Amino acid sequence: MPEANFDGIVGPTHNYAGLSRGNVASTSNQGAVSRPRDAALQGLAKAAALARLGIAQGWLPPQERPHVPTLRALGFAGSDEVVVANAAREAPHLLARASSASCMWTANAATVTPGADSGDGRVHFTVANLRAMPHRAIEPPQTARTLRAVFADPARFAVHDALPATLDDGTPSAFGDEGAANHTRLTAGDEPGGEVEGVHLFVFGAQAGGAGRRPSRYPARQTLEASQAVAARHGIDPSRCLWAQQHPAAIDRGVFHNDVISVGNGRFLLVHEHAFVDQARAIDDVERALGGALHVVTVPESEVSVADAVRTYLFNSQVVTLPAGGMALILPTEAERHPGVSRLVESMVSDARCPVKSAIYLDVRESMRNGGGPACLRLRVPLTAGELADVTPGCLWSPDRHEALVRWVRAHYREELAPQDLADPQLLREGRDALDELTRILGLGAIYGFQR
Ligand code: SUG
Repeated sequence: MPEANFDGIVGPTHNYAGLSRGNVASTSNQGAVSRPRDAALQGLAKAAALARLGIAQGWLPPQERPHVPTLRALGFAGSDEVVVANAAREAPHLLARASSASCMWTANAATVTPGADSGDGRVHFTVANLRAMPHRAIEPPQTARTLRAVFADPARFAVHDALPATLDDGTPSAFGDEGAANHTRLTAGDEPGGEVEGVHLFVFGAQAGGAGRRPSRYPARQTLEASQAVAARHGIDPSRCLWAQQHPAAIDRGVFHNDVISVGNGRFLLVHEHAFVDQARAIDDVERALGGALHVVTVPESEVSVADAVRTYLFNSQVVTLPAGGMALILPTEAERHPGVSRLVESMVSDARCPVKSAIYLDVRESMRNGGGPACLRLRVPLTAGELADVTPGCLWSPDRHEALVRWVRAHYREELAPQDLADPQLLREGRDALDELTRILGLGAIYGFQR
């Protein structure tokens, strides 16, 4: 009963533009020189490590960046090269927005409901509108095209467009949606796959209507209304949906998505004590929904502060169920280097009652420096064996394709990218050549605007 993880392949323009207010790593590394080749290789190595543990693993390709249609919509005209050059001269911050490789964090691509929980037995995806951050709000149309190419069979998969970000008159809608990063599916056993029924913990940052509490410093990206709409669209039985509000104080301390402060898998939940507004009720709800099977580890502020959770991304680890049984925690090396965090992990995995039996630390430093840990880099898709067999095969992990992707990265990616390099028209050509070849490696056909 596989739960597949689809990792975002880091795009050739990976850079540090400081675009995400409220994401401490993003803003504090603004202007730093990035290493796109290392970033992509670190991502491929993570996917390979998971695949070699026997986890069903896939890839989602990056989007075209810089995204010339975005710049044209903002008024820049001329050939594609002239558009980029003019944007670089007149509005470098707009070029940076159109150049971000942020689609690598596929936990924000969509919210996924497996057939066991959806109304019609198909696997449902709602593309996230990502409207809180302008550089991410341009992702949804391509995300929908990509998901429809990877999960192509409409008899098995339903890919819904993003919820409307605005109303017809341009005012913001009630729907701020950041995808799976604010959704945790739990099951009564260790199995998180697509054949078992789950319960759905939807975590929101605020209510769009203004009711209830909200952060004062940083934006609450996910609205309750968006999560409700996703649950309704996917036909999830309301009695299997649980709702919790993220603590506004946590958002104000840099917890811009719920997956920065809690993570769950099967009957296991790891959560910081300051994650939710009404923490006791939220945990109680999950406990009741799982019929007492839940194993919850609540991390107190005295052991790991919210600030350290944000710095180390302890909670942004992946929890995976291994084919031989038991779970593993896949953490970033930043967590290993923090004595308090590594001690906590150590004592957790040595507790015989805990379903997590081992911890594996991986280097995803380039992504971490933009606020993306192991869990951000992947979209969980619980599938049945039959559904897995129906995924576009080139997007599923194999040793040969992994090697082909490593060669592809080495051939096409720059070692370094400084902020001023985004103005280089050659970067646009390099990116298109790279993505053109990538669609052949992954067997995806023409999914990008520049290919059509
Ligand atoms: O949306 N960072 C991303 C990180 C997303 C992490 N995802 C999850 N937690 N699931 C974001 O804030 C920074 C880009 C820049 O500043 O150049 C960025 O978009």
